[in-house]
Amino acid sequence: MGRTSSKLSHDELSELHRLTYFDKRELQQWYKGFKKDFPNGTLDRNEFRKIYKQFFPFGDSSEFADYVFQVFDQNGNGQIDFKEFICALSVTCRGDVEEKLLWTFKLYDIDDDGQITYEEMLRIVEAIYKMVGTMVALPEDEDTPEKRVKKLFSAMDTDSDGKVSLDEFKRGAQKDASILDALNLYSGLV
Ligand SMILES: [Ca+2]
Ligand SMILES: [Ca+2]
Ligand SMILES: [Ca+2]
Repeated sequence: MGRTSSKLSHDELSELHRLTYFDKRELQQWYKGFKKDFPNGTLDRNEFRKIYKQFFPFGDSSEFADYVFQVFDQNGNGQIDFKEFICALSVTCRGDVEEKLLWTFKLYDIDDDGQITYEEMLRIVEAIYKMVGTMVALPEDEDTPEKRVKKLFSAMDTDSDGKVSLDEFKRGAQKDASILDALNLYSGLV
């Protein structure tokens, strides 16, 4: 009975209220919408791709959607439940700059080892270009993923060890606001 309800229980509500920046009324509304769209209470990789497809009908958003999915799916079980969904939304919509940067760092740090390699950055940027590349005009020195990543990576990797740490990432992002683009792309979806 409790599982099929479209309302959060008192305990669930208190927990999510503590974990997010949403108030209880907002949480119930999000939950209602989530259960309407995903009656079984979770969202899988394919469903997540479909959401992105609606917003980027002309590009191929499936790869980028998969990377974002990984960040949402905190326990890595291949499903996004409401708690994971609303916690990610809380950071991307209402989090402060620090939280948003950490979230974006996790997106780029594909293997989750605490460092972003050149390859990882290239994979994410390529996925973004596939999704939006033909829709936006890019400056000549950034019109391929390789050019953009070379520029970004060397600017961020200040100790030149071939990896970007969280610290370097944060400092770099403060210099180049476009780092948060990946995140803004997502924020535009909700
Ligand atoms: Ca999960
Ligand atoms: Ca990594
Ligand atoms: Ca470094």
